[in-house]
Amino acid sequence: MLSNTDIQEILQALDLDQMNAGSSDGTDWIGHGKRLSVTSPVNDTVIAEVILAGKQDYEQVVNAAEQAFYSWRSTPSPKRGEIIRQLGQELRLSKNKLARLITLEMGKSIQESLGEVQEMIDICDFACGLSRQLYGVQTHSERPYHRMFEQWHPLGIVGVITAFNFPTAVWAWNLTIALICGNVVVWKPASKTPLTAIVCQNIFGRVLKKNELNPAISTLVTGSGSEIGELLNNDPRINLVSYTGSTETGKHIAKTVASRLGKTILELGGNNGVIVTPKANLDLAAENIFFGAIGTAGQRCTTTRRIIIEQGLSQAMLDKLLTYYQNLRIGNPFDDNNLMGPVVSGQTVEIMMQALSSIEEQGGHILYGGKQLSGDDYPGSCYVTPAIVKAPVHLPLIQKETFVPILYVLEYQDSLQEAINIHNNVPQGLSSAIFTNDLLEAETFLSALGSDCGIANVNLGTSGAEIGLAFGGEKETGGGRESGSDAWKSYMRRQSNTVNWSGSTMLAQGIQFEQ
Ligand code: UN1
Repeated sequence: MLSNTDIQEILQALDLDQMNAGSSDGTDWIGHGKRLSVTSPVNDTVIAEVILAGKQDYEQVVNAAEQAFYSWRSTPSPKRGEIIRQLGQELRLSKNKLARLITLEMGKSIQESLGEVQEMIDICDFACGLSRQLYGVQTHSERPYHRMFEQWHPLGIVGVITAFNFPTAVWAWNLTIALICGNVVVWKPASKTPLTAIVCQNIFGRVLKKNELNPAISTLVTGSGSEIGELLNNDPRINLVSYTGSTETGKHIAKTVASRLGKTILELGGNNGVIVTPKANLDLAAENIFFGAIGTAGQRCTTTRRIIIEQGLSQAMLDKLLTYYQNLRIGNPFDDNNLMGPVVSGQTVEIMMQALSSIEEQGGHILYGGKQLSGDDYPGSCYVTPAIVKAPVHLPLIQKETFVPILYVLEYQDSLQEAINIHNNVPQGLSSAIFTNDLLEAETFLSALGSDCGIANVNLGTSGAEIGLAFGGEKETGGGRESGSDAWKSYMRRQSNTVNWSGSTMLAQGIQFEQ
């Protein structure tokens, strides 16, 4: 179990106090707003308090960030990459401690928290290498003795708004790429997870201090979306807002930032489906669906929420999944034996129960789970059994991303095209997968006729993406891309350059303009 002494140890190992100022301009910790009690979903206890930012704190942070940008933008990119390399080293040293805090604050299994910190380390390595590869194209001018090329310059201040479910990795994706591109970052973490944010700010702060850099390159402002989020969204000094969270809030942010013609990167809701065809290895499919549906207690953007399976296979798949679900060890997420911890809050438990009752009203059939757990094995009130629901294809709730562990099993009759149509018939478009050993089916799924998602996998699940590729999705997922590949381009402004080294005037398109 998790004693108060354990909690104190986790907090003290990372220099957290009982009461913590939640914002930092890089130099000072500040907070003039309300007090927030941080409750652990592991055992429902208040683990610490955080003082949120007031408007003056926000101003102090953004003013400092603006000043820091002026020096950081002219630091050579490989030197910026070196700072990120050092951040990666610090994270390696703090990996266990930080993972324990993530688990304490939001409840994911310790294995998954370790994975999250590893994801931060991986993106540091990636960004460090990328800092020497911010390539622009060059092409040939139609005019003699002219040179044409494109360059990439930093945008300025990047506002990063993150969600509770990946409280540190999503910050790291944004921070590392934004920084090597020459931007500075103002981070607004989720109100559920301010403690991990304070620790990350401290860890990176130490790196900046050691290198005698302006510490306001990376700043933190903790507060609600309606107060601090709104300040960021409306502030013309924030050149890019990168938001991870719900589609509803994402739509609001998109409108607000667009009204001042600012830029956004949006990584919003997913409703991720897996197609299983008669050519699939069913064991492989079941194993991957299990992790995809259960990981982070069904609270990843990439969580597997729908299986679209050929009707003849459905019972065999359900039998396999039921065996996995029945043997699933749920409980204290610090215990390595448990694969699933609590969901993040009592409110989430309620959302799940409400969703399950409307599913039944709408004609779905709960095959397994969907119960709140209590008793000695469960140190708090946020433990649930994940649910498997057999549902008609047109069940209205399937169109929504309910951010809880409910897996829908949908059947298709015969053709792959029918399965793809069912798969694509939701408003969201983040991640998707097909299980098949048939090359033609796999290629169809990956083609323009196939999955309409930002991520499409063959013979592996919808969640657990590596950092090397761009991460994000289409439709109501928002269209933004973060992390690897050339996602860095969204954090920079493109400049087209032409240099005339002929010594005389030559107009393009052959225009004559002589007196
Ligand atoms: C998220 O849930 O917002 O692919 C991010 C994954 C992780 C990242 C998830 N690498 O599941």
